[in-house]
Amino acid sequence: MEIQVNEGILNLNERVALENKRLFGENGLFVINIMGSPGAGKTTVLEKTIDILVNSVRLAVIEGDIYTSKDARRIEKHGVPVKQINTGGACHLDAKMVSGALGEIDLRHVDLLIIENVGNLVCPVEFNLGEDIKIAVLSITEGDDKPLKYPLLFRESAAVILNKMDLIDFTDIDMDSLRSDIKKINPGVEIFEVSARTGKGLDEWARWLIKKVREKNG
Ligand SMILES: Nc1nc2c(ncn2[C@@H]2O[C@H](COP(=O)(O)OP(=O)(O)OP(=O)(O)O)[C@@H](O)[C@H]2O)c(=O)[nH]1
Ligand SMILES: [Mg+2]
Repeated sequence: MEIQVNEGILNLNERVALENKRLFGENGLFVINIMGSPGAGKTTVLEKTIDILVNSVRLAVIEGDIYTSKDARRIEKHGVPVKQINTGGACHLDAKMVSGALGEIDLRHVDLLIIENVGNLVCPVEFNLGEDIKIAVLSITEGDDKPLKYPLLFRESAAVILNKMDLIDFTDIDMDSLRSDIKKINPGVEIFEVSARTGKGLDEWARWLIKKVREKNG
């Protein structure tokens, strides 16, 4: 019985996600959905990415959090339009929440919409938002076993950002094993090793992202 209820929710979500996707297509928007554990560095990566892209791509951001507007306030300082969604308890964004936020963003003047999902390695990935691609952010301090333990996000993502590389000497992480586990789950995935703190590795990630935006928008 419970399974039927969950399927109903997911089917309803898929319908709204398709509607979002249509709207994104009509407005020539490329949309990414960034996911990862609490504290993996999603907002920090985003802040640094915005600083790199702001002069070449028209950006907007949707921030998803259970409570507070803390992340939206951080993004605001980088001079791009941002809308905060509070899920009020839910561990993920859904397509309807995003649809509600879209009314408050002038989509005609945006090339790249970045959605930061609620910090969680599991729930958000089950809910399509109508995005073009999903991106996983994993801090190397979380341990090299995480892709095999939580494979769905890594399977569904077009790119995995391995963040906090500046802390590598303080961890026991095996980078070769981490990379090969991710590739086992998703052979075509791009992997970027970055430090959002120092900025190292972020240019390469930003170049890849711009290419994706241009591929969609011409
Ligand atoms: N050393 C180091 N710290 C980082 C790096 N990236 C982020 N941090 C720190 O990690 C903490 C969490 O970063 P956030 O960007 O807020 O993480 P988040 O994934 O957005 O967190 P939630 O939105 O709560 O899920 C902050 O104290 C950041 O300063 C990094 O590359 N290196
Ligand atoms: Mg955040």
